[in-house]
Amino acid sequence: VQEIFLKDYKKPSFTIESVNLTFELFEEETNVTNIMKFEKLDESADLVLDAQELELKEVVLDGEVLGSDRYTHDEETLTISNVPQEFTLEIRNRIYPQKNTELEGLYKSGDIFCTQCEPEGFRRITPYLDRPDVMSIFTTTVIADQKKYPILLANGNKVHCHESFNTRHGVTWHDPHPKPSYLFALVAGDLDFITDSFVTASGNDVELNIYVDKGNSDKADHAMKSLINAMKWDEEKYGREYDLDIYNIVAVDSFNMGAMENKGLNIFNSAYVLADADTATDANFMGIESVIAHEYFHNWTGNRITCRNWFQLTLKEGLTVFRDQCFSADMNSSEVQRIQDVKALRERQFVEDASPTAHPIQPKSYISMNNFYTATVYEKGAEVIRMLHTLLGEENYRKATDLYFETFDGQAVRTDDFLWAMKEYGEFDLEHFKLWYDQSGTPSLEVEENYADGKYTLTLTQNVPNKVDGSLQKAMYFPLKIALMDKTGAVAEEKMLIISKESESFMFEGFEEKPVLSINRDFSAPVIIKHQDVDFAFLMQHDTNSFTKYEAAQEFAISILFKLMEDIESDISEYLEAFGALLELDTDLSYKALLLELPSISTLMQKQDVVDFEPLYKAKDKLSYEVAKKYEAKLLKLYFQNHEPLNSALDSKSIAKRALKNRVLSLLSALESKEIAAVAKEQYEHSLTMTDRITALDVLESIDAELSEIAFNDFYNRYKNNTLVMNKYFALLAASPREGVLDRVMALQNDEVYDEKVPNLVRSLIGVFARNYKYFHAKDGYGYKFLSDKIIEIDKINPQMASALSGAFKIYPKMIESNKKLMKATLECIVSTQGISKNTFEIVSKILK
Ligand code: B3K
Ligand code: ZN
Repeated sequence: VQEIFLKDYKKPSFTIESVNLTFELFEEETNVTNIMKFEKLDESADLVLDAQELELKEVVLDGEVLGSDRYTHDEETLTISNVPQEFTLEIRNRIYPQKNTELEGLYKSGDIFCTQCEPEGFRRITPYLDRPDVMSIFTTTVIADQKKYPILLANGNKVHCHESFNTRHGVTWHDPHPKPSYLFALVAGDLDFITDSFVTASGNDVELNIYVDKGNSDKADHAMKSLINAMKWDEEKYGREYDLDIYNIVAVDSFNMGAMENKGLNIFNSAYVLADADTATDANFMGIESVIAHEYFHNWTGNRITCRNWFQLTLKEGLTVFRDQCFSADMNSSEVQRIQDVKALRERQFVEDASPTAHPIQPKSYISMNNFYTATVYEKGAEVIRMLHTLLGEENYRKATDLYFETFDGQAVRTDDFLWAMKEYGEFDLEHFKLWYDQSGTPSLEVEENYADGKYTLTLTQNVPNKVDGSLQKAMYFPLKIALMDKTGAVAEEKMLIISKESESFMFEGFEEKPVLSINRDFSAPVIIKHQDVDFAFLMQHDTNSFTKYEAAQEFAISILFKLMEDIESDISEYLEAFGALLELDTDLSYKALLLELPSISTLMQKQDVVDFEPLYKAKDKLSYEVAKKYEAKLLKLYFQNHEPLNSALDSKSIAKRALKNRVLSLLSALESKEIAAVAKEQYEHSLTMTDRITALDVLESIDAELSEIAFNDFYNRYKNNTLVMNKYFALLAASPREGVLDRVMALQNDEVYDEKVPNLVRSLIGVFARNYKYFHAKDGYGYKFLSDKIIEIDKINPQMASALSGAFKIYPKMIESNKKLMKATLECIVSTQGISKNTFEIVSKILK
């Protein structure tokens, strides 16, 4: 296996002025004709085209058919030496999309032909300089059977419909914007669609289409609405307009990730397009809004300005995630959005940053680029952009992004170029700040407070963990928002500190008594705060920052849970009282639903030096039970106050009521009582929304095996023809807290709905099981054995899927010895498997190191 290094980057030796592609799609094979106009930049260079597993038919250089002695062709490349300064190359090759189970390049999802080219899928379609710094103008003709594939799409604007010949027809598309090959897309199928339009700020009328499987067009309205909102938002917030006459989105069922921002032709996992109240949860609706926006925002941050090489991935991904987070915050509750973003960051990215696969947001090397579409590059990358936004302030940030767009439009650039634009309008230590791009691991900040004679001193000590290879890392530079409050909760002083040293003190004067500190407000920096002796109950009541208030509630519960782990009979009355106060709080209901959530097992696990799940579950069960017992009556009252089974509206108030009501029901489930089971049963049977049904199923599964079985059977029969909903069915069962999960998961693989070739289903059943810590980490090792067997099996079908599943083993070095031993054996079995993909090899071998 070959490792690719950032330091080895070299500019391309050729440019491609234009590329003209013709696809003849058949039931067995697809013929590709690829005509490229080249210019040589480096006199002495051979032309080395990327070509992966391609059947070459003919190579024609400036009209002359080349004999096979004029080029060399292997599994990875097509090389032609002695090419002129300028020339036209015409290549004919054949591919087999129907056999493509990796879902990279051109493949079939059900009856639909579609593509996925980022990062290196285009080389599986036709020979090319498949790298993001080669930008060219694409014209694409798609020819296929008219009856089976009435819809033929590619990037850009439709320029020509060819007269049909026999039973076949063709369409030509032209994209006037130069783009790298990873943004190429093609779709052919028999699809339904909905259409709408958007008039840009400068008056261009854009046609918007969303294509879906036959019969699904009534489920695309929310996606369309989200797209229109995103287009408007980008004009208002960033001054960015859309730049083609048409914007197409296609939903397919088999897709390795969420969606892809191909120029003018986004291809989506159908889970991020299709929704109605009966089949999608409120969270699904939010997810659609955010992914639709994310892909749309890429049109400027990613497509118009793209990455020079794949090490720069966070240039487009971190920035675009930050943009979609801000968009969702504007469309919904900004306080809830921020908490959810941080929760997601901690559950996925903090865990990654503390694992053997930790890497900087700008990695220095990779074996398989596909392994670097990570929470670090995306979500931590977004936090880094957010810090820049905080350092510059809204107005200067906008000036800086304007400058970025003006300066680099149409180019493939680096994170350094973005930072240059930020620095033009910001006063901060750029060189020091850049460490965020080069260092891995989550910094922690130890807090020490001193108060004497009206003076308050805050001493902050930063600790950045060592790199994976053991080498030391430096203190970082970041903005830290704090407030000092008096005993009534009134803010005496609110400040943005700049943290830049390993240890530093800040002094504040003029207090009559020791102020109360609220630190890392809005989560202004992605760091871990270590602060002893905090009056959490006070902050839960009085903190004026919605984020730190939430944080106090979580931290208080965490401290109590650790106390319970030491002694299960510990006194928890103070916490219970504070929780009671939260119940009375008069605040936004969706925010309240978050405040009432007890810390997740993953949150607790991250605080253990050596991970053992059993005591975590025990402590959490105990606390959950005590909370539910003490407040049963109040919780039930809150439940019924907010329970509106016949309301399936999607306005924020209705969503908030459902969120709170369902949180309360989940809390009550700790009682495992007949009464709560009856409430859940009633909710399952009579609510109109998927949100309610899912929570009810979850609750029944955890407290009443019999009722659960009845409800799950009903659910199955009702939705077995809807794969998107069946994903939920598999996921709920794989996440079950009830004994015997592994056996049931194994049996479910034989269900007629389950299909190992469909990534969504694999993620729902196998992926979710691997996050069911209780059973995945079972002491008998069967959880590990099951997953590693699956990884080896799926690796042959879809290496990206297999390497994603391998991520569940990241926790290996932190596990208690007995589990570690079991894990080691299974991991070694994976790496030593003959023919294991480089994707899976890279992840597993890093974990084992
Ligand atoms: N850019 C794509 C991700 C491609 C992943 C390739 N394995 C989707 C996105 O981030 O918007
Ligand atoms: Zn993206």
